[in-house]
Amino acid sequence: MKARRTRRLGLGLLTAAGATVLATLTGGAPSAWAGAAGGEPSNSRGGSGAAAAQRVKADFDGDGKADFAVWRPSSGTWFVLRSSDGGQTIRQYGQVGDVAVPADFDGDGKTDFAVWRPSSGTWFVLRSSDGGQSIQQYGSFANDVAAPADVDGDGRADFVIWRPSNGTWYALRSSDGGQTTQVYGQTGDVAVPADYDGDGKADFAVWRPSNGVWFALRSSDRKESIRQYGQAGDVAVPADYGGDGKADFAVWRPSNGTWFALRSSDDGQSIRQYGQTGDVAVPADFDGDGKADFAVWRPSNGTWYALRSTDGGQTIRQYGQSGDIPV
Ligand SMILES: [Ca+2]
Ligand SMILES: [Ca+2]
Ligand SMILES: [Ca+2]
Ligand SMILES: [Ca+2]
Repeated sequence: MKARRTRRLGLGLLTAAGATVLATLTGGAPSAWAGAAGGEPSNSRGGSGAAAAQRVKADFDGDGKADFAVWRPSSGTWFVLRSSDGGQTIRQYGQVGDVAVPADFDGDGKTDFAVWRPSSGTWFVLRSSDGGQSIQQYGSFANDVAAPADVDGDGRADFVIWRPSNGTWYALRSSDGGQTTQVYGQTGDVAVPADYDGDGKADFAVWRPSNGVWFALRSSDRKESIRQYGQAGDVAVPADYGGDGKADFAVWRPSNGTWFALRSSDDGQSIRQYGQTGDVAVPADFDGDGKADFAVWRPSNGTWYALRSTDGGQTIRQYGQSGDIPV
């Protein structure tokens, strides 16, 4: 006997914006980009996606260099080691059960403390520009993935939700408050929005762990970039390693700590062993030369290890503790 199920895609996604948007949402979502069918559900990384709004990821003090920073889920506390002056910024924002989604939501060049609350699908942003809060309900299904990214290219991160259950992206544009929905990807994929074509707008993109294939829907021409790169067990770590303004397809292999980056600049590869099993890959531009640096955070000792792209040297610093989330 078959259970009959009615699927109401998008219901409950928006409470703040009201019925008009909800109608658009349920009726919209063109399937032109539905991509490959089938596939099996597997692990989708629970963390946040890449933010493309900002030139430098995790730059809380806005000096153009990523800062070592962690979010402590047990107390909802942020700890930032500022690259500008070596001082700390410590701030409680968020609570147990939240997901850390830091990004530059207000467009002042500084990463804002932000969390997404899965229980209600609510975003909480502490704006660095004026210290005020932006609170917005957006997304709410179990297993929704909050992945802030600047899809409209106005320099401010947008609230973006990827829903693995129907392979649909929902973005609330900061530029005009409107919504962009896009079917792209399937259950089991990992959300990896980033600016792969370098037009200043984040592209909807997924990485498929089962076969290591990248799918990116370019914002510039609405065409796809599809490329096999990586394998099952890898962690997708897209970032601009080559410094050409375009995010590169890249993976980190936990089994042996090896980085593989496919440079968009010349289609060459950067392969480097850095880190070990148990580490968390946290690539970012720590030295501020416009190229993402290979970096890991080691939960066992709360230590950051970054391989500087400028001179090939290492920056090693203990910051954070076991149980923290490096951001
Ligand atoms: Ca910084
Ligand atoms: Ca935006
Ligand atoms: Ca783009
Ligand atoms: Ca760098």
